[in-house]
Amino acid sequence: MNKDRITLLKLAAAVVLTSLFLTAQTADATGLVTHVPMNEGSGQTAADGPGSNDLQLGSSSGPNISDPTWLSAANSKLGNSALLFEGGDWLVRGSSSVPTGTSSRTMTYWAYINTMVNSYFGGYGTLQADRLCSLGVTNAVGWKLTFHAGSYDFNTSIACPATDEWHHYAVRYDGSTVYVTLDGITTDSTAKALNTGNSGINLGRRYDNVLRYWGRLDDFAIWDQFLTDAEVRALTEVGNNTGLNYDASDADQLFTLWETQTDYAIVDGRKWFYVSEGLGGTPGALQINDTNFTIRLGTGADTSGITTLPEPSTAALTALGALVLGSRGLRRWRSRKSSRVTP
Ligand SMILES: [Ca+2]
Ligand SMILES: [Ca+2]
Repeated sequence: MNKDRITLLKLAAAVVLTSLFLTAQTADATGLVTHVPMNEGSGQTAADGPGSNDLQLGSSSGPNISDPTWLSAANSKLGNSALLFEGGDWLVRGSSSVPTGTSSRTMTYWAYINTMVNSYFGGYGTLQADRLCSLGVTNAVGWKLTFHAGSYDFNTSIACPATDEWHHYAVRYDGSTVYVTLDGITTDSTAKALNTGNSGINLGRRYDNVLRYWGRLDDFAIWDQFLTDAEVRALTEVGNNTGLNYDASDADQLFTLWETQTDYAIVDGRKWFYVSEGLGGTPGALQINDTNFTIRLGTGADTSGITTLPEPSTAALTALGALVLGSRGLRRWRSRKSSRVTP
């Protein structure tokens, strides 16, 4: 092979590899389909950023006794505002675009319970067998978190946290098992065949307008994918760090760039490095040293099942990569993330 031909091949390989990197960095790998940050502070709508599920306050688009109350930034968890529900208030959307049927999903929010009563923070779907996806609290056997699927209660073993404190709540479904998680740490699960309906979102109550909630809600989000344990823990960690004040959209940027296998991500002007080990062995943990931001989204030995970058898996692509990077460079490129450890 002559020199010109090798140069041409190198150019072609560079184009292929560059396009792989660019594609990987722009896809939203973790599928944040709805994010309602509740930052409006006034008005009749709590808007959905990435999706079309804007939520209406109360029973109509005008002022109602059922409208939840906008809160100040100081009384909110993230951003400029949150909403207060006083036992007869709700957010609603009649029809919505949400993960239905048996599809995988993650539903999360921050809640600050004022009064412990049998109630639902809310969710979506219809009140028929297996058609609902809603989370709340119950005193069935002591105060515990409960998931309602329409005609079936999954009364978890997770004790309700104290009132008048912000806590993070997550419901995940992988197509066969429901996982409920408090503060990204305490998880309980049960096998359940869901067939979730698509008849709207209700927050502050159950779908049938009973079991209304007393407390604050903030930063509601739905992903059309099953977030990992580390990602759910990371939502809590980044939200609880007052220096960051990251909401679900900020966290989703971190997850997306992690899952597409880049070395680092720029989120809100901060450069984040990913690690698969270290940080006390805690998936989802973060560490900040001056201007160095590190987050552990790996689960240890990279057995998380996360798909790696389009690997040069075919012989042809391997050969092209080797031409550009050299075989040593190629090995280094492939192993660049799993070997990175926090200083
Ligand atoms: Ca209203
Ligand atoms: Ca907010």
